[in-house]
Amino acid sequence: MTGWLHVVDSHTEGEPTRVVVAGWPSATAGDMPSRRDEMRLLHDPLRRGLLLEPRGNETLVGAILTPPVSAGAVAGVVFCNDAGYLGMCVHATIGVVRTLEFLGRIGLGLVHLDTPAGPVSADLHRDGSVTVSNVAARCTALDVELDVPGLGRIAGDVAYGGNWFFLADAGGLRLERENAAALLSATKAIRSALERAGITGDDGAPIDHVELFGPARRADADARNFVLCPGAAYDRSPCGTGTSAKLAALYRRGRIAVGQRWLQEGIAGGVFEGCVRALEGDSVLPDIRGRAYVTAKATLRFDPADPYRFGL
Ligand code: PYC
Repeated sequence: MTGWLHVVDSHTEGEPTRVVVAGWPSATAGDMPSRRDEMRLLHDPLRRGLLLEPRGNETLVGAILTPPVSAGAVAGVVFCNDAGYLGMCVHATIGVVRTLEFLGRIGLGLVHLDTPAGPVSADLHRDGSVTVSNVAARCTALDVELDVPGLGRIAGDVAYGGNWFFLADAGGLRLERENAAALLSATKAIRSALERAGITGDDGAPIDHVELFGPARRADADARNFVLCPGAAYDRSPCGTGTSAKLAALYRRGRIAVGQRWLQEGIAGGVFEGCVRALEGDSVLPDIRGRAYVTAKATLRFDPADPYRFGL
């Protein structure tokens, strides 16, 4: 196994991304879902060493670059976090685009990327912001009722935006970072209740993201959210796949039109600008615009003598 990984760190509206730009074992699988499965099967200790303590922490999202699989794409990307692998990740895609720009590999304008959830494109604007044209998002169920210990009977929508989400009103829970412990325990209880009740996405896909929403603090934003990611951490950004899922639910409710802007505020106060750019059957095609900043360029060392080289 390789001894070094070359990474570039960034954050997108407060949510960190660690992009692996070199050193990861070469993919032998042909398409992006198979490459993700291959990483899970053969290289998972490296994911843990990349993201977990003592080298990282549970909030880090990894983006491992591979050669592209489709004509015209600049790279393939497999996303991962403290718990495993993500189908798609918008905040990390914004981080990848700024990283490729930082490395001099791309300039302003449109780039295409291959992900396990499908191809996406991203537009790097002159002001440094990035618009991700995400995979198709769909809302598969409205007002699903659920008994949640400690919360009682709640209702929420099931929607896909590159990952599966349960979206519910925050009710009496304050959407403030100082209240993160209570928000984490409520959203984890919802995730467990969904599992117990057998409520899933299409084809039995687990709903591993839970999004609570409420009124925005910023006068120009439409709503504020708190998003539990798979694993232990919550998203510091407004969560781009979650905003895509929210757009699908809003569209299904007739509360947003094609081309209308939706400003989604995250728990740390950052904002993503969302928009349904077009429709595709029952799905919406979401655009999400946000900002990322490169914070570090580093070489990670995996010393064979280090008992914690693959994470705690
Ligand atoms: O921005 O899509 C996103 C995301 C998913 C998990 C963390 N961030």
